[in-house]
Amino acid sequence: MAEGIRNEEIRALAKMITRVENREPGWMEGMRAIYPHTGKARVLGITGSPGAGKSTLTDKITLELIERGFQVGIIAVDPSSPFSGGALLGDRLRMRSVSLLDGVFVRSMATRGALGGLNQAARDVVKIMDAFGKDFVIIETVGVGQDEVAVVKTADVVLVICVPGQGDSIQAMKAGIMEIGDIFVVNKADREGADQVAEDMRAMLELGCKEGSPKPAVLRTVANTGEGVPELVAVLFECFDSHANNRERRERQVRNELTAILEHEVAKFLREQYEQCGAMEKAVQDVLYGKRDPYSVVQDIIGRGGVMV
Ligand SMILES: Nc1nc2c(ncn2[C@@H]2O[C@H](COP(=O)(O)OP(=O)(O)OP(=O)(O)O)[C@@H](O)[C@H]2O)c(=O)[nH]1
Ligand SMILES: [Mg+2]
Repeated sequence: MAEGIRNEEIRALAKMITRVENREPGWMEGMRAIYPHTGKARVLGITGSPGAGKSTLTDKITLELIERGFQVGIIAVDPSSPFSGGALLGDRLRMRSVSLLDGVFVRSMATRGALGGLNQAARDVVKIMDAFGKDFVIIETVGVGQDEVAVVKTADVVLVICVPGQGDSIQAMKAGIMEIGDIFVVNKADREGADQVAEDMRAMLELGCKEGSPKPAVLRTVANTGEGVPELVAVLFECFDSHANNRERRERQVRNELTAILEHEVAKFLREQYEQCGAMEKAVQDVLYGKRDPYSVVQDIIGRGGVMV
């Protein structure tokens, strides 16, 4: 399958993503095999409130990149219903015009059910697309929950979309989102109040910025007509370059990813060992009947380094 990825076979791409998402046997070996072919793609995170124009803008940015001769992968993170566990917007997300273009690959991902955690799953999918030869990978997600914010943070550059006429839209945007933005876009600039929103954002970013650090750009777009998109893409390129040259930033990203994989995989390994030898069931009963406390159980597991027998 990794071979297929390197030969740019679309079917291998779709299959490998599914296998890795589902953590099927051999997924880690697959990731290891493609890893040497990764590191070239530029990863853009796009977030904003529901209906802000994320998908429309993603499509327009994609068109602009395709025109410049780049290949693009899109990961549409789809908020899942807490009740059905399935994707709420899946059908709508799949119906996008750019998905039919040569050089574009679109993949939806639900916020629930990612076995390795949502942000690690997104990182893995990014790498598979990267190894396949995508020059850009865009992760699009509604900036509402912690999970969504965490996933967009894994990108190299984060774009935050606001719109006029949503009451106090800046107020409505979670402070957490403002903090992670590298570039801010006031979309639906054809509507009244766009200038005011842009002004408010600049003022707010001014306050939030550390002395001496560069202020994030605030741009205006009309996503459905494409107005402002070429300017936005130019700013994006500058931002990618400056981040790529920022060693500290890249070190932080590697550290975060390594920590995430380690915490997840080691915890899973230890839990499985503990369950397999029946110790978990015994511990549950012991805690239930007040013979032990959960902290000493966990300390015991750590102390034994996962060797339960
Ligand atoms: N007037 C105007 N409408 C826009 C603009 N950009 C997007 N829209 C419209 O706004 C609606 C929502 O756009 P989407 O791109 O689906 O927004 P989204 O943020 O992806 O929405 P969710 O995925 O549901 O959160 C669509 O009907 C778009 O046509 C714009 O710049 N101006
Ligand atoms: Mg959308």
